[in-house]
Amino acid sequence: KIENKPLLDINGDFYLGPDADWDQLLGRDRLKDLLYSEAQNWEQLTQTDAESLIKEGIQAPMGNQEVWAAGVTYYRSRTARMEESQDAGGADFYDKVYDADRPELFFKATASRVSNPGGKVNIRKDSTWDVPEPELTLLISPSGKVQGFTIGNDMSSRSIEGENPLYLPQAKMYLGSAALGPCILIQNEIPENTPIFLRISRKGNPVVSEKTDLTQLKRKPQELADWLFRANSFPLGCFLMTGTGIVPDDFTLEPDDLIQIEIAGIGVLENSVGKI
Ligand code: DO4
Ligand code: MG
Repeated sequence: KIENKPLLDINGDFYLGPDADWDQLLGRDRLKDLLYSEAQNWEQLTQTDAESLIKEGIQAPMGNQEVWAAGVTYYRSRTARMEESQDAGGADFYDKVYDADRPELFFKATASRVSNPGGKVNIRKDSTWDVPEPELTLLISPSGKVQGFTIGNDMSSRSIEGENPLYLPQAKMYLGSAALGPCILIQNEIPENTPIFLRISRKGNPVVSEKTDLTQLKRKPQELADWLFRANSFPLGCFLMTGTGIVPDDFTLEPDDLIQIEIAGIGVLENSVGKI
């Protein structure tokens, strides 16, 4: 998303669309077919022109869609939460939800709380233990069908969440607590062995470098979407983060850290860290 214009890459051919209403643009079924046919009327760009537009700055690829998130969908997340909430007696909840039929789903962010690729995500001043959560994120149409995939960062305060599971909304939902982008891979399925990388650097030095892949994700993307759409409706479609499989041990973020999340086939979402 360049300002309000969609930039489409169809197998290395680039097309720049006119200013778009992103609520309407993304809230459609059969998005791939529709975009392919619309792009024929858009301005065609060379790769060099597309790359220089991207360098000038891109925005999170969304309109006013709500962002939701799933939790404890990887064994690693279950174990990390059980450890952090031991003193609060919350450990049992995480174990049970990992095995339960019903997943943990929570509201994560409105568009105004989502940071752009290249922008700042925030940690909270009243938190002492903070991590990014690198998550495959689904674009779901108003009819509940997965239309595409992007990268999400579910920024989380582990000190607030670990103190009491009822503090989850404060640990997870605040200004700059989410980032999405840099683009949406428009397809209905993603290979199960897709790798996800988290890299964090501090003052230019690497401090975290971890990897997982989608074989570790316990639930299927469309299954999570189906649960989210039970007793709910999303007239603009919505985004759903699918949970983290990486929780760095003995680590907390600091202001000015640089976070890179890479998902093969989608790209790299990069954000620096601010504090509010
Ligand atoms: O239950 C806490 C949140 C879990 C979460 O965000 C995750 O597993 O990614
Ligand atoms: Mg998460």
